[in-house]
Amino acid sequence: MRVVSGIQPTGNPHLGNYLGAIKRWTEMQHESECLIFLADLHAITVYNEPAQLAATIREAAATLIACGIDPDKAILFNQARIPAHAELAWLLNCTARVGWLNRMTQFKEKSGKNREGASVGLYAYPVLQAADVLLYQATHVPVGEDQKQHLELARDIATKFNTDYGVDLFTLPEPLIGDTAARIMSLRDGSAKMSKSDPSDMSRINLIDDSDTVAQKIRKAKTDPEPLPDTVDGLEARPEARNLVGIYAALAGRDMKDVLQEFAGQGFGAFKPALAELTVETLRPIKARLDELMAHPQEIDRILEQGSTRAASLAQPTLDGAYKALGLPNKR
Ligand code: AQP
Repeated sequence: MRVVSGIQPTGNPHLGNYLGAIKRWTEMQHESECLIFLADLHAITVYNEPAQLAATIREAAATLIACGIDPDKAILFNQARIPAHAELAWLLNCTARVGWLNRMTQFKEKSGKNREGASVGLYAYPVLQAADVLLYQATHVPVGEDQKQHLELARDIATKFNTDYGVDLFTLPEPLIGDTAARIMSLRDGSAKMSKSDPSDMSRINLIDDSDTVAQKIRKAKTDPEPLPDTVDGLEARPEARNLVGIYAALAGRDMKDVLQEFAGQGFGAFKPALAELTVETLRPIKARLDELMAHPQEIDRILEQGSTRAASLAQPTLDGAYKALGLPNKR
């Protein structure tokens, strides 16, 4: 089993990234061959200030290591160091159909009303994503509900390429669908997901936040005046309450039902301090390791360089195979 997954270094990874993705990667690295990458070529589909992007690439790498990604087990790298991602994406752009991309709902959401003003890169982003996984012959890709459509597209592109050119080059990746309870919402709005690009820093808990900031963000999180119910159904029309209980459950490794049994009848005056304590205790060792790593930026660069060398050698045979299948001369 070979797993490929990535995170956009567009800001500091947050608790949603940790509970929804990073924590799972740290577990999977012991069972499968994992390639974890910083999706910096995806990050530039919208404008990012270059100096800030360079800094967040390093910081995101340090965060992944601080969370427990072991660079001796998983291959940790950034896309931009491996030209094969962009090269294969171009080749696959010529296989993907405009009609397929027109159906991608995420482009419609991300471009919003300004579709004509969106970058071509944002439109073609799912093809680069297909290249990211097909390049490594990934057998499995962890995806949330929102990414299922993109993985389907990667499978369609792989099938069409293999069929059109009569080759058996690309492995069709299977989705690894995560626990939907691990979708963490904004602390300010229970209907929006916790996101790096939310303009309000109070909406998310960044993994680099210090303990006081974490506690303050939880204290100020939007809630309602009702006490907690004794069943999960009782949270149905209370998205903010549901989110905080979900975060507690995910951090404690318990189910929501179990958490509600402990806190039923209590208000947020009691629940929030308990949640703050659990969050601070979970993040404390991550933050300490992160601070230590950030004091040695050259070590982070060395890890990314080493990961990129390993990833590039896995990518090359697939890229060579694609050039050959297409009848293109390949200087390598
Ligand atoms: N709120 C979330 N809850 C659970 N999982 C989440 N992920 C992101 N937000 C949540 C998961 O983290 C992984 C990496 O995500 P990403 O950085 O590639 O892109 P994203 O999903 O677009 O994350 P953000 O934080 O919302 O970034 P921006 O604001 O830049 O778009 C993915 O597995 C994702 O599902």
